[in-house]
Amino acid sequence: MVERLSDAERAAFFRDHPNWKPVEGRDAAEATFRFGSFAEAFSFMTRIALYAEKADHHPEWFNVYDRVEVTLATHDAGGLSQRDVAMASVIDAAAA
Ligand code: HBI
Repeated sequence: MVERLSDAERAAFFRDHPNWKPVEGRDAAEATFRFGSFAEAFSFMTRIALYAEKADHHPEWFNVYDRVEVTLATHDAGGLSQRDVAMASVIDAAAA
C-alpha cells in the first residue's frame, strides 16, 4: 500500500521542486513545460511514458503543440506519494 506524503514531506517536495505547484482543491502537483517544437514536446512525453511504464506510475498530462501540462498524484493513495516525488525529479531532469 503506497502512503500519502506527510505534511512535512509535502512541504519539502514543493520547496525542493520549484517547477511544481499544488493543485487547488486536490492533493496533487502540477507543472507546465515549454519546448522548442511539438517534436521536442512529444519526445519528452515519450521518454516519460517509458519511465511511467517501468515505474507503473503514470502522469495526468495535456499537450498542445510545444507545451506539456503535467499533474502528478497517486490514485491508489488518494493524493501525493513518494512515487510522485520520484517522477517529478525524473520529469524535471528530462525537461531540463
Ligand atoms: N499511476 N498516478 C498513478 N497512480 C496510481 O495509483 C497508479 C498509477 N499507475 C498504475 C497503478 N496505479 C497501478 O499500480 C494500479 O492501477 C494497479
